[in-house]
Amino acid sequence: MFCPKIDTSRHAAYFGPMEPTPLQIAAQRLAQADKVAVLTGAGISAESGVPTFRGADGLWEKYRPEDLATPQAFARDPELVWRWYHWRRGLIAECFPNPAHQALVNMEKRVASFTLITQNVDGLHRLAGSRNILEVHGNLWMVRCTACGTLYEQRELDLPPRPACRECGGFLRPHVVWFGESLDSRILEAAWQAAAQCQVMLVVGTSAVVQPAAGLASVAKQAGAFVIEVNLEPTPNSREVDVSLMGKAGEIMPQLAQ
Ligand code: BJW
Repeated sequence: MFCPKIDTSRHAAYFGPMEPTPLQIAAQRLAQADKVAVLTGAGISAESGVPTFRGADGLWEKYRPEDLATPQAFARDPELVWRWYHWRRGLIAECFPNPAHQALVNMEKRVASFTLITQNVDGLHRLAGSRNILEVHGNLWMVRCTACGTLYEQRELDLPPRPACRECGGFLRPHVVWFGESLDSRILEAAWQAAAQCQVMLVVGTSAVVQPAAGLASVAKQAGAFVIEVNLEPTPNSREVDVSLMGKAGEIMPQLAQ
């Protein structure tokens, strides 16, 4: 069948002006903004090979958060919890940033005020080269002493089953935020401020069910920001946001950051 290719831009009189796509609208808003806040979740690292928490292949399908990601679980069986973190550290050590992480690095270079709020503990944003990062749930590569409180980076993979503090010999824990624990108040305050002051907020790869981080999109929206969501599927945020882009972060983000 003959199917002519029509350049509609040259036939605007017949077809009317082309409507911009949601992706184009979002990209334009981002290009015009000089205050941008981004909230990322596990979905942005999925294409790097890092497992997400929820969904069919998510960690919480195979493991119970009550057994592994609460202070009570750690008090009950610290070796079990450490074993889980040793396994995840080994897995993430093999992972590298993907085009979605890289797109945020590029975006940060051209936006005057740029804050990257991440729920991820995998450290991939830092590895990619992002600079102004707020890790609201901590970092898997940091450890904290339960006795003296010393906090330091620990990248060794062959840690003993009960790792000890290099300062006092006390028992170490991963420097992450478990359910029922408060987030670092200074980091949370900075995240809240970035959300409340930005012109555009980009929410990428989060199921938006874990508070208080999930509430940041609403903070931005209520303060008048244009909110863009990038996710494989709808989330509790989807109805409230201005543009919802469904698809893989690794494919959409480079187009948004162009
Ligand atoms: C893609 C993709 C691709 C996939 N491209 N997209 C108010 C109401 C109700 C409850 C609470 C509340 N306030 C506090 C709570 C309790 C609790 C909470 O929120 N519970 C809910 C689950 C009900 N919150 C807390 O306990 C927090 N603490 C706190 O608020 O303290 C004060 C307080 C305590 C108690 C009561 C009241 C006040 C602490 C939360 C700590 C969360 N910790 C974890 C583990 C971190 C450590 C570790 O990793 O080991 O953080 S749980 C886990 O969930 C992890 C994540 O950061 C977090 C969020 O998950 P995320 O990132 O959204 O991942 P997923 O897997 O859920 O979603 C992935 C998404 O990506 C999906 O949507 C996919 O579709 C998408 N996707 N591939 C684009 N290629």
